Amino acid sequence: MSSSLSRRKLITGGWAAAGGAAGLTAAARLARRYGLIPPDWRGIWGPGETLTYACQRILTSEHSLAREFSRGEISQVAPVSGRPPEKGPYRQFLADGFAAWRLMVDGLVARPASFTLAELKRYPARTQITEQTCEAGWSFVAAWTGVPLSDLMDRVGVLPAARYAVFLPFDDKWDSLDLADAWHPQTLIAYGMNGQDLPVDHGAPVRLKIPRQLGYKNVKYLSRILLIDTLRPIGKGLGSAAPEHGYSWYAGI
Ligand SMILES: Nc1nc2c(c(=O)[nH]1)N[C@H]1C(S)=C(S)[C@@H](COP(=O)(O)O)O[C@H]1N2
Ligand SMILES: [Mo]
Repeated sequence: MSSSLSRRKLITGGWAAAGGAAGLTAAARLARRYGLIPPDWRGIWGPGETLTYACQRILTSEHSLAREFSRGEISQVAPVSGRPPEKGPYRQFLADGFAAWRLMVDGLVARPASFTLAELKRYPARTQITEQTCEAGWSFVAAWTGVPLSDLMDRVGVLPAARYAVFLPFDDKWDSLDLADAWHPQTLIAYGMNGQDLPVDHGAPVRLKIPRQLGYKNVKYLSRILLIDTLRPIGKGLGSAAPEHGYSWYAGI
């Protein structure tokens, strides 16, 4: 089936959903068939989550870019959300300047690898000045420097069966992206902020920067990136920690 035909069918499904529960069921069936179901689709809000995610995926091009700002627009103050991890090995890594820290990238990849901070800094870097928006209502603009996640995925060779990238930090605020967002050119593994090393409060040694989604998707204090085909066995199976507290897995802006 051509993709324009399937898109039309899905949009028809979306309109039908406005008509009531029967329409929602029909839309959900079509969305599942075309890979447009987010992992947190269950429950009362499930049909709403599915429609939001499916409409984003159908109506916006997969690699449309988030707005980038000029140097003069960088915010004077960058608020912080979340504290540096207190348990586990994080404190030790921090104490020795992350010399012993490694970013593990494994799962459905041809060549699992772990990267030192120095290695990440040697790879071609990208700097982008983008806005980070927290669900709590504040936002700020900062310059983020790092390795595009797509470069790391090329280095490890993502296998065709992979459908999601899971981001595991040293605290419990894990999250995941579908591969369209993982391959997006503005999705960075960032180690620099406003020309300095990433400050501890903002997620040192590296964090995810995904400017097309809300702040909470931008996982700080990264330890491991896992490529997988289903999110069901991880945590409560909802794709990230956020849906366990009532937030959407997909937080596109
Ligand atoms: N590991 C981890 N990542 C995290 C958080 C956290 O508490 N732990 N907070 C999230 C939230 S809610 C937001 S808004 C942003 C805040 O990033 P900032 O502190 O650099 O502003 O990081 C996100 N990433
Ligand atoms: Mo947030």
